[in-house]
Amino acid sequence: MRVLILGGDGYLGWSTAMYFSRRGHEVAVVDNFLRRRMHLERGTDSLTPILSLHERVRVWQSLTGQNMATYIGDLQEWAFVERVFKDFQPETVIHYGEIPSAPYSMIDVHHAVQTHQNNVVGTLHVLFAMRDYAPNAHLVKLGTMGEYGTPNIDIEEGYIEIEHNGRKDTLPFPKQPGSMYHLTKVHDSHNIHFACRIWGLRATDLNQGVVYGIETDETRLDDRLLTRFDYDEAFGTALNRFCVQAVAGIPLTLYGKGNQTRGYLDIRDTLQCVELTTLNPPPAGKMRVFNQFTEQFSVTELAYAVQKAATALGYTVEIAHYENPRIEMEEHYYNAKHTALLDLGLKPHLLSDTLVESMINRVTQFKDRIIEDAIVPRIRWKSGDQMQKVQVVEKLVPSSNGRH
Ligand code: NAD
Ligand code: USQ
Repeated sequence: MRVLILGGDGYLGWSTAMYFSRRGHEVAVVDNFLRRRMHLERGTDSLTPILSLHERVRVWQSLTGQNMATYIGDLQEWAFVERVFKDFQPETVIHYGEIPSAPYSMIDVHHAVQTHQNNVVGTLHVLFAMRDYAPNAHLVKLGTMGEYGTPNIDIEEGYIEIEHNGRKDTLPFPKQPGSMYHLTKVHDSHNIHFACRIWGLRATDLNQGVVYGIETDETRLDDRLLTRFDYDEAFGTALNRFCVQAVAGIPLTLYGKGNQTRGYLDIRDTLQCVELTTLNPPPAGKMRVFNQFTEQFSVTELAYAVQKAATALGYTVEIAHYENPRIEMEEHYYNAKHTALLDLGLKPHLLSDTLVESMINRVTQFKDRIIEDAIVPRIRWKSGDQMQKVQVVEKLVPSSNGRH
């Protein structure tokens, strides 16, 4: 299959490119290195040292004999997108090529507008290019569980059956996203739904939870193939950050009450899910939605899990309650359906099996690269004063068994 991977220099995109290439698919990757430039802007970096895309492709080709084409350019440039689609003629388009950070999108008006333009315009260009040059291709689009927010009812997989004034219909599930970034994903979902209804395209919107893990079967071949791993306040997710903080001896940055609950999955399960989705496309005219995660945890549960695992390795780990820089529900109902990918054959990895080997041990390997100043949160959802550090409210010192 000819598989076009948009955002192929990123955390998930690079891992996916190797995964599909190793399975004999013809892979091309698109990227404009925006993620690397955003780190330059903020003075932060991936914990794992990553080679340039071209160097990684050369290493991949020398180790496996598989070719991988690269297209360097911006999805916001129509002429570029048009050229890629005409030239490569993809059968599947896996779209990771967006700004993925909620905090980055909340820094100020400029970062909010940048995130909206980049994500929404890029995806619109992809949809028009599919309409004009690859109408039978399958779009596998990375959305997010955060599109739904935290409603006080069960979350369905994309659609909900509603009875209203005696009439019934199945409609897109209501969306209440919690950041400017998450909002862009909602806008994308509407645009994709429109393109399927009106132009007869086929698409799967993968509403993914938070991904963790550094290792995949492909990165294990050679450290020069490593993918990025971020832990700074803008691009690091809570679990990545907790692992780095535990190793660096910095109290874990738990925001607010800590009962914010989300869906999580191992990076190897992202690869499985995207492959299962790709091999089982929907019919023309349909936008399918899968909720892509395997386990759900509160941030407090994550902090305790990291504390326990790191304590067993000899680290002393404190947990600090920070005043919450975000506006979000800190206690809420959360029950999201996620059976569609399991029905297609997904075999989940569990956090308890991954945390030490694929995360804390790897973080330890690269601990000299930790930039401590990048960890303390400064970006706030509301205040105009971004420079004042968010304060610690309470520190919890661990007992010998790692519980409090
Ligand atoms: P990432 O930033 O590592 O990868 C995205 C890549 O896309 C980067 O290499 C970036 O340079 C590129 N890119 C962005 N805008 C572009 C443009 N206009 N033109 C060309 N290239 C562009 O992010 P990631 O963590 O790999 O996430 C990939 C996708 O999955 C994102 O859409 C994200 O929203 C979604 N997602 C990620 C997670 C997670 O936990 N990592 C969870 C749910 C959803
Ligand atoms: N949090 C902390 N401490 C931290 C960082 C975050 O307690 O140091 C809390 C946040 O307040 C939030 C929860 O942890 O309640 C999750 O935050 P996160 O930064 O781990 O993840 P999030 O901002 O939701 O974004 C990540 C990815 C994004 C993806 C999303 C999936 O960066 O690309 O879309 O997860 S989901 O959460 O399902 O929307």
